[in-house]
Amino acid sequence: MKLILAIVHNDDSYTVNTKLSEAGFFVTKISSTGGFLMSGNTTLLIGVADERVEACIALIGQYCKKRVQPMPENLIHSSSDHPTVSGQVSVGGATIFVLNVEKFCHV
Ligand code: 2BA
Repeated sequence: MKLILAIVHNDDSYTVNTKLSEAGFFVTKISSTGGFLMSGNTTLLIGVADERVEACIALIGQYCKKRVQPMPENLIHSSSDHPTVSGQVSVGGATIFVLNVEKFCHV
């Protein structure tokens, strides 16, 4: 079993969550904040059987858009090695981590 952590844009979270649930995935939704833009995003925790990991990732990718957002003023000159265009930054679709699960149980 794996635990998928998916960080998604707030505007995509309702649709992604709904589509995952409809496809039989179990999802926990957590409100989170991006450390760079300091704006709200959503982290989804999804416990999933190994053989469904790729299907889950594909579904998330299908409903998460790439967006261009303005960077905070104080960060425009401090960022060197990440692609920015005139104070804007590309965000998303989704940032996904897949972790091994040592144990899973309901008690
Ligand atoms: P934020 O940290 O608010 O980052 C928003 C976007 O700003 C990022 O989009 C990226 O394009 C840019 N960015 C982030 N850190 C940067 C830096 N140090 N210098 C220049 N630009 C930077 P995404 O990569 O699509 O990330 C969207 C959100 O996913 C992030 O929001 C953060 O909450 C999460 N995230 C992304 N990579 C992560 C990682 N390696 N570990 C933990 N969380 C991550």
